[in-house]
Amino acid sequence: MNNIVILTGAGISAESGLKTFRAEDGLWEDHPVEEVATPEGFARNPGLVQRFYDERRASILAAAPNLAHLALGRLDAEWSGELLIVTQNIDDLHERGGARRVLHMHGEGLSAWCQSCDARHRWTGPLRNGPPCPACGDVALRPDIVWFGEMPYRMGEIYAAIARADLFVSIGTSGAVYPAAGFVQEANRSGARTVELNLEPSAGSRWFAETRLGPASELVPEWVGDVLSASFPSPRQPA
Ligand code: BV8
Repeated sequence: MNNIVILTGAGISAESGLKTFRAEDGLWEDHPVEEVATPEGFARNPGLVQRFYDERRASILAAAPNLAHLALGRLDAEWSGELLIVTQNIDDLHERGGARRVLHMHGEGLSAWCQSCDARHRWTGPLRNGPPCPACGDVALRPDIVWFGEMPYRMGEIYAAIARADLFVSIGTSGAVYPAAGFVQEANRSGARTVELNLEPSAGSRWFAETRLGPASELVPEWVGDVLSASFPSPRQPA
């Protein structure tokens, strides 16, 4: 087994204290998704959307990586084959947990994107009081987030990695949002072994060859141990 693709969602950061989207105390509960996670919502009420992401940015900075992030950091350091962690999360806890091969398909909370000059800047402060773009000086910075109806980042790279994968693992995601929720079906088409690690079965559980249920901080270190000790069954299904 050489090539691994991992998809992560909000559930991997839940034990770091960051809210998920669809729990009862979830993020969308306070705000209809159309208001805060669409370009139309931003055009309609930029102040509300900027405040929503200012709060998320502050909570990201206050959070710490948990045992699941640290285990993936260890996997990244020790895995000699291909590895790509595709995350739907906008936090930087994978990176702070030691992972390097990380792709944020829905953008990053600690990045600001200038709508005038297209520059992107690492951003840890608020955006709601209209700071000027450090590159062009215009007051045109938006959260560097992929909203509903916008194309996720680096999709070509993601599909190429899945096409080469021997193992596809989904961690902490409800499988509610596309195209991420469809990756497991691509992985099955490319003959990869598919594993889901989640607190409860996701909407796509039936597409996975194996599902392990429990908190990520327990499941992920155990699974990484299995993979690194090569006690993991060979993933390539017979052609
Ligand atoms: C696009 C950034 C096309 C924002 C996000 C009808 C059918 C199919 C598709 C569509 C449709 N209508 C519209 C669409 C497309 C739409 C979509 O899928 N809508 C859904 C609602 C049906 N998708 C899009 O718009 C995407 N773009 O399609 O573009 C296009 C084509 C051409 C040109 C232009 C465009 C873009 C979607 C991206 C939206 N942005 N995030 C932000 O973060 O603020 S989505 C956001 O929700 C996340 O990023 C993630 O992707 C998604 C789901 O969240 P999860 O991460 O899964 O979190 P959730 O709370 O749902 O679940 C947590 C899970 O963890 C649970 O299962 C829970 O049990 C588990 N868990 C909890 N605690 C733990 C745990 N597991 C382990 N341990 C624990 N401790």
